[in-house]
Amino acid sequence: MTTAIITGITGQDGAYLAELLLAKGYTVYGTYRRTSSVNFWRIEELGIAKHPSLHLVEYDLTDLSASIRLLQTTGATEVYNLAAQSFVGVSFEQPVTTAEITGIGPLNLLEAIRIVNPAIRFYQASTSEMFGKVQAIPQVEDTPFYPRSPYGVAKLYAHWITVNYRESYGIHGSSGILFNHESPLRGREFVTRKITDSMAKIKLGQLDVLELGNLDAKRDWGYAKEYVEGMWRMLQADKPDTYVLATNRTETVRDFVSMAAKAAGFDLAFEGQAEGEVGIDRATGKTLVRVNPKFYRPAEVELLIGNPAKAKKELGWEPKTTLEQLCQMMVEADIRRNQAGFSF
Ligand code: NDP
Ligand code: GDR
Repeated sequence: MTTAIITGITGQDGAYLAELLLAKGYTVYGTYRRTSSVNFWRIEELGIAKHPSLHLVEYDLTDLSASIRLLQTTGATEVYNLAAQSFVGVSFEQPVTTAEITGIGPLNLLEAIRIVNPAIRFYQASTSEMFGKVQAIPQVEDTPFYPRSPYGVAKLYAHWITVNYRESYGIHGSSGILFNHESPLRGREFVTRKITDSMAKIKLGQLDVLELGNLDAKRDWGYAKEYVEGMWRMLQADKPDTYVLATNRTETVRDFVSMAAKAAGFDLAFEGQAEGEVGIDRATGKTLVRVNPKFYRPAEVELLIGNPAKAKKELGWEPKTTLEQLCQMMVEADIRRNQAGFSF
């Protein structure tokens, strides 16, 4: 029976990955931070919070000694590092914290592996945000990087230090350059879930208007549950490597709003430009969406689209769920939750 550590089990990907590994018969140590309130709603929603093979351990990625002890006490042979300050917007407000957690944090784990057991396999959650101001379309593993946020810069350090430990010490460290992936378990601060949750609330009469920032940004959005399978496949491969996981389709934030509105039973028409742009329901003439510059970022990533051909060829991984299916699933989950008066 394999034992794995998942850092960041309270997040979207951590919850899905734990579900996957438990189904495969793993013993899983999932790390969470001590906070004033518990944050286990995702693993509860997946029904795995009380699974006998799941152990929850307190841990902070910025602590080297805690990283060493985590490896020593669990005896894990696979480490999936999903923990991060992962919100791009916040990284402009808290650049130093973001660098410490998202950039240096993974180095603590790599050092711990080097000290405790260099045979431990390591997965680093890298990101399409490293491409930033994109240098090629679509983006692939060797497209030059040009990060556009403190988050992207921190992740780029973590990516290269993973590659460096692979090359310097022979550590089985793989870096998954994952494009945006969403689900009903996505945090509400990220744009897709903000949109589906707000459309559900508008539908139920619990909210008037959804306010958003840049509607022109284009993203390659996939389904998180499928992406965690790709992480696992990377660690089962004979050799460590870098892989892009993406759908090879890109849509604007505006398109996603229209899709979510449709799934909630509205028919949106966009009017006006830039800060004056609004989304109006054709049936009632009511304004449902408005631009608020408060959500603009100091530097924006305008266009992301990834080609996952290498992952398909070498890992047999490919995305299956369409964006329309994903959006529908998220809106339905948010209507259900808001109806029940429960929405995280
Ligand atoms: P979430 O923001 O949902 O989860 C992040 C997790 O990291 C949470 O469990 C959080 O804990 C934990 N965490 C934050 N700071 C620390 C710390 N100092 N020590 C230990 N744990 C910490 O992210 P996702 O699940 O969406 O993403 C998983 C990983 O993949 C992240 O590294 C993200 O940057 C990366 N990524 C995500 C993509 C996506 O589209 N979702 C795409 C590409 C990369 P807490 O609950 O206490 O805050
Ligand atoms: P992103 O995701 O920055 O791509 O990072 P997010 O959903 O936050 O933004 C996507 C795009 O939507 C635009 N946008 C808004 N974003 C938010 N959050 N709120 C708004 O109101 C809003 N209006 C417009 C943004 O400007 C942006 O262009 C996510 C995270 O999961 C990272 O951790 C991960 O690495 C990348 O995806 C890949």
